[in-house]
Amino acid sequence: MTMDLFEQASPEPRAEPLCEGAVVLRRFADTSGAELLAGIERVAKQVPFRQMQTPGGHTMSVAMTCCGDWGWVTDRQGYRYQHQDPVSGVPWPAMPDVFNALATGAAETAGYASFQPDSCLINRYSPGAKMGLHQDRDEEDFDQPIVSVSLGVPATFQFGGLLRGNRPQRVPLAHGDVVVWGGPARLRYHGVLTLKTSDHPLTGSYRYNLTFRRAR
Ligand code: MD3
Ligand code: FE
Repeated sequence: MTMDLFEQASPEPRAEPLCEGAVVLRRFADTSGAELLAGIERVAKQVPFRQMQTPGGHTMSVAMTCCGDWGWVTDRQGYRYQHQDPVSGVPWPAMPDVFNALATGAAETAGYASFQPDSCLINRYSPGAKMGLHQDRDEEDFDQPIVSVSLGVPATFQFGGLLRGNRPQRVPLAHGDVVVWGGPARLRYHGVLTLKTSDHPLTGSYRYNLTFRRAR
């Protein structure tokens, strides 16, 4: 009886297949959450979060920064990976060791033993921010998976099909949840619904998402 209560209060990480190629590792990053947030703070001190412009001229509601060899950027010229922060011209900060360890560990758990990310995009959602349905296809090798880590306030993730018109399923993602997307799931459309106002003990009203990729 007492054990049941304990397990509910502090569940073990568990793997939840979403579809062929995609798996949610619930709470996989729970114990490293505070360290990951310290890493975000360190990166953002060097390269502050900013809301970038889409090629169409809209300002994204999600604020972003990057670390690792390659950072993902967008402006009127288009989407691309760059060695340097376009604002300051300096190279992106190195990936904190705890980021790399978490990403490779999650990929390995999902069956991708040789994943070595060279890029980490850090997304920061404040209440009202969202990310419309899109594909991640600015990377060179779609055989490489993507690892995503959710931190802070919960969000509803939209997971669609290979066509923009396919009705997406909704997947709740909470603090510490890690998702690995590969194989036939790699090019599926996805997005994040408008973030609701709520409060998390470690992040306040923010949700952070780390997206680890092999860009080149
Ligand atoms: C499904 N970020 O930065 S990560 C992005 O929560 C992005 O901030 C979202 O989509 C976020 O591009 C979702 C989850 C994700 C990342 C890549 C995928 C889901 C994916 C690639 C294929 C299918
Ligand atoms: Fe994406």
